[in-house]
Amino acid sequence: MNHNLLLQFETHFRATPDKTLIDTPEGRRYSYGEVLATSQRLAGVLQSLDVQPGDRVAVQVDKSPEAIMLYLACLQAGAVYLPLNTGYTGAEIEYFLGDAAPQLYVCPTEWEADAKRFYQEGLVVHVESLGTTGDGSLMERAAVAEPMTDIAYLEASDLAAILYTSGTTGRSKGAMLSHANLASNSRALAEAWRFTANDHLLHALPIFHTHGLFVACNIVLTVGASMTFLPKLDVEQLLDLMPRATVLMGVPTFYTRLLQSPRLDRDAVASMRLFVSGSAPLMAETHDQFRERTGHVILERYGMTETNMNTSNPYEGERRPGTVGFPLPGSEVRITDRESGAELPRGETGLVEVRGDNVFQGYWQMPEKTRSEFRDDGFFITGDLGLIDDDGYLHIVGRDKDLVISGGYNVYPKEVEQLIDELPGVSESAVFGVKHPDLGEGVTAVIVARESETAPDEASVQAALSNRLARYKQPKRIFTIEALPRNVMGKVQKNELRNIYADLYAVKEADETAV
Ligand code: MCA
Ligand code: AMP
Repeated sequence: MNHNLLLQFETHFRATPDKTLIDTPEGRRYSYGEVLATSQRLAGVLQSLDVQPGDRVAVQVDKSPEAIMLYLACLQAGAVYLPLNTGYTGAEIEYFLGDAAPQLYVCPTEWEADAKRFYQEGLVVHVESLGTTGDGSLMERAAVAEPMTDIAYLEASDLAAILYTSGTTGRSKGAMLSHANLASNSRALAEAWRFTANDHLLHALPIFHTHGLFVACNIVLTVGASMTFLPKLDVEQLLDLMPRATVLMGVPTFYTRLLQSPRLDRDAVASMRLFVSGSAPLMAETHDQFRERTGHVILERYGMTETNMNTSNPYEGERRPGTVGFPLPGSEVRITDRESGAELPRGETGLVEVRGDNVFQGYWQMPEKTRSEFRDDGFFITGDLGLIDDDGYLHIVGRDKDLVISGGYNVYPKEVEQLIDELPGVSESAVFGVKHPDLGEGVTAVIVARESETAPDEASVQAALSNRLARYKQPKRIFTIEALPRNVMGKVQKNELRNIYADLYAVKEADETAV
């Protein structure tokens, strides 16, 4: 049997070729038939560039329908799709390309000349560009390419994608996701959330992460639905488009920002049947305010790049604020003791571990790291702390891993600390998350000066990081302190730092009334 994920979508391409699959706010519209034709030509381009099954195709482009066509082309050709955040800077990109050794790197048209250096440096074999309006060298090639018509024959464990996630060591790890991982998870979600071909999704997430790419697009493609692609979150545009839509998926910031618009009321959401939130904790107060204003109870779910989606609040039944619901069909969740690894009874807090068809194949070229994050019986240790309540709802109560989630983007402190520590005058630093009204957590740093030296000031640290880290990873505030708080084992007490700076980003009452 061919396990190619594309086969899960294929029936809709054939059955409803005239139906719109993707449209854009400015009125571009792509039918299933058009998407199929273009993606087949793009698959032909991949073949002409000698992209073989299993080869990586690194794609660092701005959001566009054509980027999805390229994703489909990679599935068809059996190539491994490797999406990269466009916010990554030179050094970050070089690491990903060096690690994944892609056959092809696709970048925005305006970067193409500069990106040729990756080819000259031997990091990639080909460099092509893709713009947001169907422009770029890749589409020029596609216009004259011979379409690929067959679909690569693949095993269930063959890789569909590699998504890099930062790590506690500071070195990003490529999570390897198979065709079967993605296929099973989108089927489970489509069923759990009652998706049908009549649904229209408002898509305002980036498409280089699990949430916007796999959760959102794969579900739409699995059921033959349609979606509007917004380039990024724009609340007023979202509200303009809402009367045509049935579903919105977002990170919690989507909902806190929607709540700031006086236009959000029951009439504005009259056509909507579902609002989904994930990637970061949704505050119970956002949940409550949204229900009061719209009558809709946001459905919160829980996932990870490595595992796709694990749990979801129910479509029918109580969606409980502050919880992430029950395991999806095919997924198992257990809570274990941090020290002994023994399973804990309901109500007790421990490590969240998951197992199922949704769980990834391991980290790219990191067998040791992969082994250390799996139990012998196949459960993956998520690094999140949680408990299962008496009714079976999973609560994520904290993180065992040192991670900041800012607006749904993950920031691993170690990566930022390593760069700060290299700066002249810095002895050591600590990076941590502080409650932020818009982003959930705001990245914050403290630095300690070298003995008898002066630490660089906030502006110079920010300037030094500006070209070395994606913007969302850069600390919003940086303070110099005498010494890092440590416990008797010498471990930096980030909880203490979080407490000291707890109100740093708090909205003052006066500001609130001004909003
Ligand atoms: C943008 N900026 C940010 C962030 N986003 N800073 C910190 N954290 C962020 N998340 C910076 C920009 O660099 C810029 O800085 C300034 O904020 C404004 O940028 P802008 O583009 O206008 O921001 P925005 O459009 O308002 O974006 C905020 C956002 C966006 C809507 C929260 O970040 C977003 O769409 N996040 C979703 C991320 C996501 O999809 N996560 C899923 C990961 P300056 O002005 O100084 O240059 S997948 C996952 O986590 C798992 C699997 C799961 O469960 O889903
Ligand atoms: P990523 O590594 O980008 O895939 O992010 C995955 C992490 O996001 C998880 O390990 C959790 O810490 C967090 N996360 C995702 N969804 C939720 C949620 N609904 N509530 C709390 N944390 C979440």
